[in-house]
Amino acid sequence: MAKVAQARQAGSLIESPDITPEELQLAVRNHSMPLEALRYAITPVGLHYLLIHFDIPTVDVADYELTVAGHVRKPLRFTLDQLAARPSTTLAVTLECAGNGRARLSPRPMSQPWLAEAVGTAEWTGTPLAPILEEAGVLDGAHDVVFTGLDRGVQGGVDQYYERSLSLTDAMRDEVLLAYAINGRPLPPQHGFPLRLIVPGWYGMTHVKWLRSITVLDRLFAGYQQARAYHQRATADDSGVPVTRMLPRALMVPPGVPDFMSRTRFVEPAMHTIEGRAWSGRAPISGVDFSADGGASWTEVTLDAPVSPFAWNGWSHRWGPTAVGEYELCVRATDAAGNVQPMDQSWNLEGVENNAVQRVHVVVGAAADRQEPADSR
Ligand SMILES: Nc1nc2c(c(=O)[nH]1)N[C@H]1C(S)=C(S)[C@@H](COP(=O)(O)O)O[C@H]1N2
Ligand SMILES: [Mo]
Repeated sequence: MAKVAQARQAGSLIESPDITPEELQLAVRNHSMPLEALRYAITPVGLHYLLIHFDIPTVDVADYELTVAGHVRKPLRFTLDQLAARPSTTLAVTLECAGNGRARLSPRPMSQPWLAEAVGTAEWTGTPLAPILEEAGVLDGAHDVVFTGLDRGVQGGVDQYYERSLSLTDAMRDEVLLAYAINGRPLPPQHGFPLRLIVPGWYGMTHVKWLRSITVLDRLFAGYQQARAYHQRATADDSGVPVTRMLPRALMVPPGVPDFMSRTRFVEPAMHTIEGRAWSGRAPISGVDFSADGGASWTEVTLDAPVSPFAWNGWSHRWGPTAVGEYELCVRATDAAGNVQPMDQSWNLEGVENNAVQRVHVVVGAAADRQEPADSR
């Protein structure tokens, strides 16, 4: 507990339920996906969540080059046109930030204060990475493959370019892409123009945006975002467990209509179709359960086929509250590897991998005196 107290003093944990000005700065730069956008199988680009650690770099395509170097026989360089001329694959992939759910922790780790909706699913088009590594001729003894972005900043007192690595085995997987398009359009600046890495199934931090170089190392990569950040750990001394693939999570579109400020939902006493999405990067989703009583009792919902092997499943459930009153709606996903969402958050120092069940408070009955739309006839 001494370390937690220390971190609290250093300002990396906060007890107060109030969002600080620093968190607000991050929250207005980086937005989540409005829950009603769960209605789209493929998230419209502007509704997909965003997480940018430093500044969005501006890139002139005329000067842009991707380099592949390090522990390889033949270092390579590619312009964007050369990458676009290679074989291409389009894959629907669900991305979720590893810090999703962080804002509900207490004490709260100081970082982007996500609620539950730091997620989105896009159709990414790009060229597979494995053939490029094969062409470069990875030498014996290769260990990690490092992906470096063009964006630079300071985090944890370290001046750095954003970079993350994968083991050679993970980097060589068929589904790993160097993507230059999202939903059929060139990447917009905020999603990594002109090129980003896509590693289906993994939490967001893996998918390096504004990719400038790929470096094969004959040793373990020890960069900040790999070795220090993105670990499930209780104290700063704990070496922790690295964050890798997404744990299961289900989210629902909150039913009814919201109160502007509190977001409390007002629902008519009638039959409603509750709908949403569920995903896991560990194994296919095997079931989703719905509760209207805060998790005291559960019913299995109707699950649709996944949008792709690497994207969420739609689901729906008919719910007909007859009694006027307050309800807490919950939804819980289970995957085929037996991972199930917990009811409560598991606290850790960075607030990562929080996949506790979503709770939506609804009031069944009249919201307030209704003002009908003006008659325009
Ligand atoms: N170069 C670079 N890549 C990055 C980041 C970054 O700040 N810089 N943020 C990462 C994190 S933490 C997440 S969650 C995803 C978010 O991707 P999106 O903004 O396209 O949704 O990008 C990842 N790739
Ligand atoms: Mo993230």
